[in-house]
Amino acid sequence: MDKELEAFANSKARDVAMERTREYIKLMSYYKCALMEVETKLNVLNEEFSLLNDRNPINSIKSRIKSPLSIKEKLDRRGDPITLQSIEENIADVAGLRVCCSFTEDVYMVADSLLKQDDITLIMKKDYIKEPKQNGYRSLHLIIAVPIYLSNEKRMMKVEIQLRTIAMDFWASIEHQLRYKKDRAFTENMASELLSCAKISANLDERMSGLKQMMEK
Ligand code: 0O2
Repeated sequence: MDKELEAFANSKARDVAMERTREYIKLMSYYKCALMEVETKLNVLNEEFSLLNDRNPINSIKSRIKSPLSIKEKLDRRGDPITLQSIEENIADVAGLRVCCSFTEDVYMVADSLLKQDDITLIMKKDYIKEPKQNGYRSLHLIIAVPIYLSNEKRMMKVEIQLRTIAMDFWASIEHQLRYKKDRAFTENMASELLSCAKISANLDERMSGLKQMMEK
């Protein structure tokens, strides 16, 4: 290939790459908007509940957009194409919110109140509180679609919401740290110790709920 043709081909490839990057950034900003929408809804529920009941059901809300590397790894793992359309169709947790509540009842109350809103569509619900995972993991997972209103269009975006109590979050954070420690093997003993801690944490949630009920009487 002569030099001029090669330079032209390179600049074309650069233009295509730049355009894809721009489109990727645009899609991620739509996910960010969806996170803002849902986070506002949750804050409104928290505010109203706190006015009516003198306490906050939501302790903290964390949000994150999945990193480009994690998105690529997930698509690769499932054999899905690496395209923007495929990200939207195949990955439900590009936008993720983690909501920590004080009591288990708050988790369900917040989830139900959110799902009652007429612009929220429930896509999937996994209740790992009623049915904990084998390792002891507990949380309520919702995949929802929420509209975002842009200047010329309305777009439905998927958001994953993980709702849990502070005790569930404490367990999940430590378990995640231990499981992904690269310099040490995750042994059977550690797994069974973690399962035992998960049971203690479930028991703690029950006792805290009991205390709340006593106070309410
Ligand atoms: P990150 O970095 O937290 O996002 P999928 O999400 O579709 O690949 P699956 O099994 O259908 O897989 O999803 P599921 O069960 O709803 O769980 C997805 C997320 O829940 C995980 O995201 C974790 O955040 C959390 N989770 C699930 N199981 C466990 C567990 O045993 N321990 C802890 N600590 N967290 C868990 P990612 O993508 O793994 O990571």
